[in-house]
Amino acid sequence: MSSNVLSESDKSKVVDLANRHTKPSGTTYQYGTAGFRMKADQLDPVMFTVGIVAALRSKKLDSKIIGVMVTASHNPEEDNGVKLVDPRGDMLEQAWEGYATALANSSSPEELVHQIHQMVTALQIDLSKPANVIYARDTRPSGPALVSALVDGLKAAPGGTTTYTDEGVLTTPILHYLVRCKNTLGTEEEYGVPTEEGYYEKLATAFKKLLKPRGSIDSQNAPEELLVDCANGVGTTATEKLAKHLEGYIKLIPVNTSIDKLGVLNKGCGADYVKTQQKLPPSMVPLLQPNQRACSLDGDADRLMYYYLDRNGKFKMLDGDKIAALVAGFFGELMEHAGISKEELDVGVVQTAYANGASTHYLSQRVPVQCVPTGVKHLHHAAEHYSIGVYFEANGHGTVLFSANALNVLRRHQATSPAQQASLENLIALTELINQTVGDALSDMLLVEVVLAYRGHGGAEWDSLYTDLPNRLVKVSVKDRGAFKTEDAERRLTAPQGLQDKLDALIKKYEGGRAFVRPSGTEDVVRVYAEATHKVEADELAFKVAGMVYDEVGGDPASRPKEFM
Ligand code: 16G
Ligand code: MG
Repeated sequence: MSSNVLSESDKSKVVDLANRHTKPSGTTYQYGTAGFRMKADQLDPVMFTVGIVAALRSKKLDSKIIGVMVTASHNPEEDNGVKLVDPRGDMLEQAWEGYATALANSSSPEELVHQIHQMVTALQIDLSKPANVIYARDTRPSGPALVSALVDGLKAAPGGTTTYTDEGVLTTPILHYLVRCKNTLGTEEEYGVPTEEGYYEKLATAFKKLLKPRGSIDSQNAPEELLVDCANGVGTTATEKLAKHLEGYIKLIPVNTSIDKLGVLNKGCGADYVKTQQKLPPSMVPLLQPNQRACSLDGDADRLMYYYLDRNGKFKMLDGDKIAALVAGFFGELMEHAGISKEELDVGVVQTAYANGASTHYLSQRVPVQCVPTGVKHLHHAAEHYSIGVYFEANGHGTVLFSANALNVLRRHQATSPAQQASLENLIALTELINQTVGDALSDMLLVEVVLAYRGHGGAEWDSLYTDLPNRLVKVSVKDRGAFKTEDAERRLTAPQGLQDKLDALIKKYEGGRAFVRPSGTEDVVRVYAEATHKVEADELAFKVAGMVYDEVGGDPASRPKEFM
């Protein structure tokens, strides 16, 4: 019998277990851009309430499997975080973020029961339904204890039985993959074998269809070996396992693989280090040779940065924008070779305001380009509107999505020559190689290698697609980032009032100037991005804008950073 009411025993179960996970007074939690993320020692009560939300989400969606990923990605090792994965392997539906936040902020076990009751009533959740949840974590030392708190939450979930499975230590994209596989098993949309091994096998099989073994003519442009900086995180094991599956096709050499050593996760390495420092991780310096390329993953392996040394040994970065430019063009080319018109399948690119202006210019001349607010969920949803939707954030998060119609067109298309057939098969193999659930550093890495080999290009040729405009990113610590409101995909401020007009007047003075201000979704800061034709001007513009932001929120003049001239 269906029920939207918590029984007395449901209530006492919640209260009993909640008493082991009490929220410290004065802390406020927020399900932000990528779930809850903060210092690990503050997360215990949040993990508990997330367990309850995961079970309720499953009940609401007819007992479909919901995923929970425990990670703080590229953040320092002492942080941790948690996010929920919906049945198709995508991010939690946005409307539920508020409920997750409300439950996490309940001030007492009784208040928590009340919040659950409100949620169950508002959403008409049938509590009698069973719930199914799977979870995984990254390599952070705080992970196991947080997982126990999560399990208490799953046990506390009201109503019908909650079944949960510990998937162990996995990359974020593998957990997303598992959720989708398990939910589609036995249906027409079956996504893959629902095991970690199934994931490697799927990627490797597709890669081997696209690239012939080393030594054959088609593989002459693939690198002998590719150094993969694993950020001393969970990407290490995944890269090692994937490497075994790809033996004879590409040699992946994991670097920064100390997953058992304390304090080294994301430290001086990883995708975020490369993007923000714009230099090689020190551990790569003795390894990388001129003209050689390599890549870095972040702490949960959903972000990818490529780079190479030019022939003079100078570091050159190939970020998410460059990946989008490389990949979007490739799909257009393959479709043409397969005899599929742009009317049958449209290719579109989704970026954020951080995309380098030169990349937007390059891409806009070739395909439709859309700009959306920061955060994977926004890009992912926008990309779903194209037959082939390429989305990448400059920081290396991204993937390519194929619509159901695109998959049908590819399946049904009749090639009229062996060459067309080969291109068609390549396109189909790409739909298997590319993770359809979320940005995936390992899958993206193999995609990049395929495109480069196909074109016979190395880092330098790839880099020459366009030249990045000089740019600068600055953060300003403020008391209340909530005072900053944006519109037009975060490119313009609507509050504080009048600030955007001042910014416009300033930006106008710079050749090729562009700048925007947005409140961070993950830290208590406001971010400023600026670009201009010349590096010194990009820097100056960024600092002047930062100064305006600082003054606007009444920062203490004595502690005004001196760069904010
Ligand atoms: C999170 C987002 C990332 C975004 C970043 C922005 C996901 C999985 N991750 O890491 O996409 O670029 O936040 O951070 O959505 P910010 O709001 O602090 O600038
Ligand atoms: Mg990440």
